[in-house]
Amino acid sequence: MLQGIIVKGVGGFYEVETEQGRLRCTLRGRLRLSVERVLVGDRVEVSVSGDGIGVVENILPRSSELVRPPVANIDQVLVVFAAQRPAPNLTLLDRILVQAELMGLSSVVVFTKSDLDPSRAAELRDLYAAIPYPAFITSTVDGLGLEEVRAALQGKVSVLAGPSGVGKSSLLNALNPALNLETGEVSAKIERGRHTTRRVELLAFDQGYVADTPGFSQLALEPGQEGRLQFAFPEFERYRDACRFRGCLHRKEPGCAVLDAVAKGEIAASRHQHYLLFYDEVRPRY
Ligand SMILES: Nc1nc2c(ncn2[C@@H]2O[C@H](COP(=O)(O)OP(=O)(O)OP(=O)(O)O)[C@@H](O)[C@H]2O)c(=O)[nH]1
Ligand SMILES: [Mg+2]
Ligand SMILES: [Zn+2]
Repeated sequence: MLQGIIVKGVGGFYEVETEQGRLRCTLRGRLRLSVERVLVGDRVEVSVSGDGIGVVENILPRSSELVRPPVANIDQVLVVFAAQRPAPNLTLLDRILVQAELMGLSSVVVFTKSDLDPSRAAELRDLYAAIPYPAFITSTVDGLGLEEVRAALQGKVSVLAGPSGVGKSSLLNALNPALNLETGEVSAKIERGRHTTRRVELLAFDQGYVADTPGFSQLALEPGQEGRLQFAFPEFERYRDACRFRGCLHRKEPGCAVLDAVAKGEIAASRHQHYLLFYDEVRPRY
């Protein structure tokens, strides 16, 4: 039996990278029936029959499993938004960061298309760098920030996450022209991408892997995590112990040090607003 990693799924087949090269595989029937979905990034055991087509026999335990984009066994999420065209949706950006934090994954934030609005790009970068997240601004037009992103990807398994049209595939092409990924114009009227990338694909990249993914604009956080949610906001960390009440949820409690920090501008108001919004989504409904 060969070991490998699923790099792509296409119409019932899976492409598996093994030490003997890339194999086209089907799934053993029992896997097809199981509720557990097969994900790009899955480490698998494959048997090979005479016709050169492999069969995925087993999926090895996952170290991580992201819902959106759907990918397994990644080290970090590269959260990609454009400075402009399309205008960044910071609620969605924070949703992605929170999802990653709740799964114990680290994140890097990238604002693309800085050539279209350099000051907005810098402002957004500063907002996320202060949290702190590694945060970069890039442009494929003038090459800005590419080496910083390359260094952040080095030796890791990363997944790109962000809306359609922000330039995820363009960024990877700029870093490695041999990838030759398809890119698409953003519609001028509604400023939305055209969903050019259709499926998750894991690409060998320098010493690591990076998954290009289709853009998305919806992400629901899983309910029942209201107690953990505040820990998904790293900037709350240094204030938490100063709250008057133990178990303070930093919503409207008196003597809350987090609310104080928001009032003083030490924590970004947008981040705290999104905390409140997400809290209402993940709290249990009775
Ligand atoms: N001005 C400018 N345009 C860019 C930049 N990066 C990408 N674009 C353009 O943005 C459009 C969308 O780029 P894509 O790379 O296809 O975007 P994507 O995020 O992969 O989109 P999906 O695959 O649909 O999720 C293309 O027309 C690119 O040429 C940039 O840094 N500056
Ligand atoms: Mg793309
Ligand atoms: Zn508090």
